Amino acid sequence: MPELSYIDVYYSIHGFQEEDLRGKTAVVIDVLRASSSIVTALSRGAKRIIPVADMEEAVKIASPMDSRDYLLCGEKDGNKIEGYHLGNSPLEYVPDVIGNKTLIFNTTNGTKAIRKASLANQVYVGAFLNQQSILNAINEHDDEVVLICSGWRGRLSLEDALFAGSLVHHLSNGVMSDQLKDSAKIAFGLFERFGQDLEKTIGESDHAKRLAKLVPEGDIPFCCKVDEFDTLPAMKDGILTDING
Ligand code: 3SL
Repeated sequence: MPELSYIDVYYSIHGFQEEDLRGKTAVVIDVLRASSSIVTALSRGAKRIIPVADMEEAVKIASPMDSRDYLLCGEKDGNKIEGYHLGNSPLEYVPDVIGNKTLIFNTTNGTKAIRKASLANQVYVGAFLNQQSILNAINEHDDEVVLICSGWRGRLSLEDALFAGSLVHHLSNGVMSDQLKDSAKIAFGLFERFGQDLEKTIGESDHAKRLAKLVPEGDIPFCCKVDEFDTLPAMKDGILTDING
């Protein structure tokens, strides 16, 4: 279990350098919607997920593979990318479609944040959907912990900060400790203020408003569900698998 003073929160992917993560445990968060989709996909039978930083990388990884083995997944500006098999709605990730497949995943912020975290000792992908699995994993190590909010194009996203706050709140047993770093205190306070009604708060966030006309109506309520899955996506050699599976 890490000391409370070891918990840090980065509020965007521009808030850290790759080197800052060496020796630490990183949890990458993109509640709307990349981390929620990744957790759902691995929970529903995807074999593995390869997060990529851009389209070129996705093509490079896919080209030597048998086309029956992989799916190209992701979004640009909230929409499915032309020529891809799936977009970034967690509701698309159903067993019949993704069972036993490798998903090559390319999103605007979330997969870039995962790639940028690769020097950490452990890299986990977290969302409200797998909160307890993330808490258990954090508590298994004494390492410093960084909660990386993917945000939106370098800016803070309320839903990511709120999930970071929920983790800090649980790790501190609901007590605001003066040992916490400033970044963790801010997340804790945000969760205390807005954590009672996730669906309302997240539904009124900037990113939910951006997505309102683009994505299935069920996406946002689904991403607000807590502990729907006990999946723990963890990265090794650039590949995410469910290490609880
Ligand atoms: O930026 C991302 O990684 C996406 O999750 C954004 S979206 O919700 O699919 O628009």
